[in-house]
Amino acid sequence: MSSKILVIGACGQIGTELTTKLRDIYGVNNVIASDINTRNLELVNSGPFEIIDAKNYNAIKDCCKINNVKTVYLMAALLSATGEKYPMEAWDLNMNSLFHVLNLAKQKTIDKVFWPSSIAVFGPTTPRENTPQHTICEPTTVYGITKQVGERWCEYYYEKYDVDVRSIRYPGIISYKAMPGGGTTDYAVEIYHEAIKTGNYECFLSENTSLPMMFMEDAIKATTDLMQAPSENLSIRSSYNLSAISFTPEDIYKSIKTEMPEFSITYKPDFRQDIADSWPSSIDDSVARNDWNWQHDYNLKDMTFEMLKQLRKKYN
Ligand code: AKB
Repeated sequence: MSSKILVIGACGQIGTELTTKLRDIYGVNNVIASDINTRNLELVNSGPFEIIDAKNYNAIKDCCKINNVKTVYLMAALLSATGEKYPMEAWDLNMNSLFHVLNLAKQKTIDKVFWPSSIAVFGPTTPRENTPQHTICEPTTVYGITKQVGERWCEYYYEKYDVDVRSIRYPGIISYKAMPGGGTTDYAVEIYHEAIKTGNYECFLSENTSLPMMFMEDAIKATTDLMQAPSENLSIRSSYNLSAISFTPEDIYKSIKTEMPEFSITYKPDFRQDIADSWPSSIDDSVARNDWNWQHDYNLKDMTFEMLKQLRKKYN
């Protein structure tokens, strides 16, 4: 049987588009999508799909053994805002799912693992501008703590057990297919939807909150490029800094307004403001650029053009 890829959490914002891309590259039947439910019917019906709870070790192991899965992308997680509401659930899901997959790789059931980290590993004591790859990481959210600890475990499994695990510290990801859920950077997706649907957006972050962001196309390219890079080129086995664009709610509002002059915004910061204030505003990703030739394609203007074009098709 040819070896297969398993995407855990495939119905989520990144999982949806990652699964589609992996199927384009490796063939539909070689990529098994899985999630805890069937919330994304288009994805569920577009190729092999299994219901898997990422906290269930036996379910993941059985799926890998039965289907000869050799590579796992573990995309299931509770994000920053939801994690603050349900701290123990975030710890449970984010850590145990990672251990399950790392242990399958340690036992050589699978050969390769992708696990996403986040800019949430940084905290208020981290340099905010051009945050270096190696720096102070004192996260203040449960999500950030799980990502920081997860990074340490990834490096540990690589060093001690020769596990080929690769990871990216994703910034906020902007996309038009599946909605994000429970993140602090979600405003930058919601704003486009509301611009098309209602012409107005109430933003939960303040106008000058600058955060690192990236268009989904670039995030998927980074993920597949990192996974295809020769192992000997990779100097980081915790997680790579990755950067594309940084902007504030006011920047994105102005960018939408150039195409939709009638669009309006109001600001009503909530508990997510504190989270955003603890994160960097821009990231130095020179190590990723040197090790595996990472470069982004989309700036804010290109991204706004594409988002509005695609969402007009969706809603009109
Ligand atoms: C979040 O806002 O929690 C995520 C992230 C930056 O990891 N989008």
